[in-house]
Amino acid sequence: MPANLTAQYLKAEAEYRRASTPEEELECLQVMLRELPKHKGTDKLNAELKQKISKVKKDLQQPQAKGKRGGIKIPRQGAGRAVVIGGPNAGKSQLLRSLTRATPEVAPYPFTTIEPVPGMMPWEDVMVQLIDTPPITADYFDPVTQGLIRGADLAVLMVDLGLDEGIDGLQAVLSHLASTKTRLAKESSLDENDIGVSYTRTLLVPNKIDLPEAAERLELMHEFCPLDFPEYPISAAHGTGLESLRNAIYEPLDVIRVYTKLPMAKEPDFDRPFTIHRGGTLLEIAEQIHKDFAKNLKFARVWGSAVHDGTQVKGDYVLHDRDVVELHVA
Ligand SMILES: Nc1nc2c(ncn2[C@@H]2O[C@H](COP(=O)(O)OP(=O)(O)OP(=O)(O)O)[C@@H](O)[C@H]2O)c(=O)[nH]1
Ligand SMILES: [Mg+2]
Repeated sequence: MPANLTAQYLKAEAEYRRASTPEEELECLQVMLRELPKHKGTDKLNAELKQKISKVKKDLQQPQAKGKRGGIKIPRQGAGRAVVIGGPNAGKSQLLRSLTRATPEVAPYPFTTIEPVPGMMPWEDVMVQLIDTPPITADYFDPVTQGLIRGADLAVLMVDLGLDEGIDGLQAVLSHLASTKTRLAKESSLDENDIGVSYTRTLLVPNKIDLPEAAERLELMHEFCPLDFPEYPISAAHGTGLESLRNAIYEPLDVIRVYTKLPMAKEPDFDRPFTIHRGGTLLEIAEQIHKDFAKNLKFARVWGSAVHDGTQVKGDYVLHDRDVVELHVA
């Protein structure tokens, strides 16, 4: 037991032993960590406390992971899902505010965001779901975030160029993820040797390039933490680079738009396209519109780039971006 422990530390420690809920445990552990004198002799205890804190935090997240706490299970919406991740203060919430109509809190201190927040990002006439997440640090990685990364079409990995510590923050995210079965990569895939390990396609997004030392830090980041993810430096607050990023988020979803027209209607419904993966068929779109449509589909007329206007096609017809289809059902 290291010497010089404060009275507050000893009190918190005693309470910790008696704690009956994980919330109480966490509170005590945090006091102990704060009160622990920092020197060589306390290194081990310091590490143990941090470990315990992160374990309790993880345990506390478990019910959320199962969706028991309302609002945590976020339904998929739109043409695809991109999850915005990164260290504290990287500007994840600011990015959501700039690209969607969601209004997560933005503030100059870490852990402003403690729960994922979804928003819809327009790309031309399509919407893509973005999800803001709590920060990932050396000590903290919310299992809900891990699940979101695993299930997303794309991860947007943000880096804080506002401080020298931003690069450490990036490294902490990468090393934390490397110790899990959810990893970031240039392309989404499952590991060939260990199917438990899944890779999520990632865009690297250094933020705050409006700040004077940001360019220098970006250089340092390339030097000390080289990554082969496509890179989109931005200023989420000022809007710089956001249009390129918007396109970069949409493109890898690899979807096409299809507009529908009722047989009796003069004009197709151009307000709200259906989206489908490239190479998708008429039958798949019919299914999306209504299960019965797919079952009872007789034929469709298609207006589009690959066929003469109004060509009659069957369910196996491969659709193209911006096709208009008029479904005829039995
Ligand atoms: N100069 C500058 N500041 C920014 C930019 N984007 C965000 N900030 C500031 O950085 C701080 C953190 O922004 P947030 O969006 O809350 O960061 P976060 O990644 O969501 O942080 P956590 O929720 O704690 O993980 C705030 O003070 C923002 O105003 C930017 O592009 N330029
Ligand atoms: Mg945030």
